[in-house]
Amino acid sequence: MVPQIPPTGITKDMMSTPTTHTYAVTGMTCSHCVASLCEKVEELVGVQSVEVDLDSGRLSVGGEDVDDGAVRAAVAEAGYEVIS
Ligand SMILES: [Cu+2]
Repeated sequence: MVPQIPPTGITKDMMSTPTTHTYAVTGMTCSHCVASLCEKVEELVGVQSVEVDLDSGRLSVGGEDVDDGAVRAAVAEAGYEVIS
């Protein structure tokens, strides 16, 4: 992918702000599941932080311009399912 170069004088910080999205994920049963899911999501463009809570199945993804569809695809690729 070609990196996007912002116009002169405008930094990335001025164009976007970090946001956190939370998803409910099913299929995780142990800490290995958490680790493999984290690994997949951390690879995505713009992701700055990933938090997974095994008990509640909650996945929190923080970053800038993180693609919602890409997060869902990464979860599926890791073998789990986003239910909301
Ligand atoms: Cu597991």
